[in-house]
Amino acid sequence: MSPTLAMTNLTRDVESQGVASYQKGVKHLYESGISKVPDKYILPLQDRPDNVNVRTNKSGGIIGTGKGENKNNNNLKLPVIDFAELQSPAKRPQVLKALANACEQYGFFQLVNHGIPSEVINDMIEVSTRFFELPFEERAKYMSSDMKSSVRYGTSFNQNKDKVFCWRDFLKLLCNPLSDVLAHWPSSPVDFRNLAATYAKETKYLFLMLMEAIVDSLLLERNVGTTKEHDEKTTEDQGLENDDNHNNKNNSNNNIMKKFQDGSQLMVVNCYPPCPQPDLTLGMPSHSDYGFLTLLLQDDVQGLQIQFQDKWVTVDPIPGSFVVNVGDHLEIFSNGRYNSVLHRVLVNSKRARISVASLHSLSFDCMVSPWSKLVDEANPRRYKDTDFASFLEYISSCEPKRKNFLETRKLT
Ligand SMILES: O=C(O)CCC(=O)C(=O)O
Repeated sequence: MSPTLAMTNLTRDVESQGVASYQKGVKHLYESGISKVPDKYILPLQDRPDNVNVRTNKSGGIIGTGKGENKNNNNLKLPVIDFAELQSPAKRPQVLKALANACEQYGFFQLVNHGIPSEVINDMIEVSTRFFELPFEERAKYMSSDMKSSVRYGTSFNQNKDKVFCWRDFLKLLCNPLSDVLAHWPSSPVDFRNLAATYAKETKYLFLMLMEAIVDSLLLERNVGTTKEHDEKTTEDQGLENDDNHNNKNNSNNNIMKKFQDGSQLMVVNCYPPCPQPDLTLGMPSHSDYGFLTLLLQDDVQGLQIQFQDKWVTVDPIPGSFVVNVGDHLEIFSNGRYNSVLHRVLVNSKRARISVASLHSLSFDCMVSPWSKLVDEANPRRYKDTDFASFLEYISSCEPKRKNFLETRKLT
């Protein structure tokens, strides 16, 4: 049989095995040697990465088209925040302004000089790569359709609902409380738990430091401690601030920080194998993240695109840095001042890509509301309260392109 005919038969075999074959994920598909993307992964024209340049709004609705204006060579240098400078009393005020500006204008920034040892970062990428190199049967031990499971291996976005699959396999690890969940994390590779737990603790600490800065940045231009709204706290505010001393900014902020310390952390390890037809599919469809902040670690292969000024732009990775983005909960907490921005992931035909997203929020049973200090007559409340349970219910029931949970929480 000619090699071309053998390839065609292979693609046909994969198509005819259908659902069972796709459920095994894209690493499995890639390793089976396919030369074409099966139909299951082919996006409608307007959702493809490059061919037709369609601009969408936050709900995925089309707001315009234009040939050539949305090409992938539109790279973006995100604002860079230097974490070491943020810790310096002399430089902090200026860096807080830059942070506020990044969260308002881009919803994203790159974090450099973050203090996490490069060994911890390299080990996380390396052990994640080794996890995805394990035989399928070993990875499959962690497959689960239970969204609340402390470990969940899977493929696509929501493999039980997605009509079109995306080109991604993932391992999701719940990280809180670490002492309870660790025993459920993969036992192979043997050093996985240890290295991933160290990484989880380091990113949690970094998240807390960043949230302290974000809380300060939100109060920058406000007359803290004297505004009327402090004394008119609504019942909804109790979820986040029930112990606040209204006259004491530090106490108030400390109470919020305590909620973050006790909050949730979910690590998502993403594996995007090379894809024979990257123009037809995506590694991840357009989505926003649910939490307060996501700290994204990526290897040196680019792929992340964000929506900026109504266009998709590719983020240039800075080696060893984190890409940090505002999630839906922070947009709600900031009463719309900071933006949770849509992003997606491109794949390529040459190199596999690994990323590790660490998503942080309050504990899963806690309500998130607009912060009372940011709500007044001039800035009325713009969002309904929400919690993690409603988010889970929402994503379990819809398809990726309509997955903009935040839109359902808006009051105006
Ligand atoms: O892999 C990436 O660059 C982004 C991953 C992401 O958006 C996610 O895990 O939610």
